Amino acid sequence: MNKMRLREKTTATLLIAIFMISMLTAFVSVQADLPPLPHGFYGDVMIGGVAAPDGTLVEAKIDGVTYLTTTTSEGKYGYDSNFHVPGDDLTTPEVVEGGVNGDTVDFYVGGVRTADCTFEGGQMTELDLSIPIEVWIDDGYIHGSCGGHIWNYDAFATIQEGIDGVPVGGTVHVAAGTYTENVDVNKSLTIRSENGPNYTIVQAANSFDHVFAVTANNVTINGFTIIGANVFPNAGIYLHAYNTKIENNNASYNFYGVYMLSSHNNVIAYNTVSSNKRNGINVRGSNNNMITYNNV
Ligand SMILES: [Ca+2]
Ligand SMILES: [Ca+2]
Repeated sequence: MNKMRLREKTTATLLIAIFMISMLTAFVSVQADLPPLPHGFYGDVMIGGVAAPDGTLVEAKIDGVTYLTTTTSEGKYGYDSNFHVPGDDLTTPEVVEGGVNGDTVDFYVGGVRTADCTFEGGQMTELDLSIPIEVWIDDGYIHGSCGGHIWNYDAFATIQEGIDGVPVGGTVHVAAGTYTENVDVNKSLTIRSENGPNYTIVQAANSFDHVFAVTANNVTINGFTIIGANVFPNAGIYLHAYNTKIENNNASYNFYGVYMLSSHNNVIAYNTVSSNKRNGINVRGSNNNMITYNNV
């Protein structure tokens, strides 16, 4: 009798277990068939402490891939457009359509990386975004000691990080020091030393590359000693740009001091360009430039 009951009980338990498992399987398969939920974002956008101008680009990227772009309106993003970072569809492992829970979503304002946030499908997150319009560079800055500025926001130890840290139209202030870099100037901005060329030296990290390579228009470079790009055909300042101002620099001991290629309407003035292996200022295919008061 007891044995019989036990067997019935076991059978019943087994049946219930099978039922539960089949229900769970059905539930899981329904879940898998649903499209993945996105993660929505919205918030304020500030540049240099004031509301970003209308039309400022806001982007969300995961692992460097852009999944979403919008523009600001009245200093905000994500309010009138649905700024939803898509989720990755796990049934298509060969394609990454968006984020998986735990991914880091990086936010960019005007092309400048700002905040990040962990992706979580089905969430709406208020995330305010802020970038500086001016940054301060000192070779002596470290985290926790950067002259009252904010490390990794508006204070950096390299000029390149400063350029990457401001939007178009920004200013990079460079304190006295020695900077070993090859600097790509790929947006319109001002790079200015605080103490002049005698105290602010930018030397090539790689002598097979220009020290400053300017490929954006409306750039100002003022007040640097620029040395060490001494292998053909590299220059202290390479210009492939319009409307730049290159003033008050000492571009010596390079292969070329200044090399202008297809560059127009630039002002090259008050620079010293001596002791270069070839020309102090080499001009190719360039018109309407003001090249004056240089010490060649
Ligand atoms: Ca996928
Ligand atoms: Ca310094």
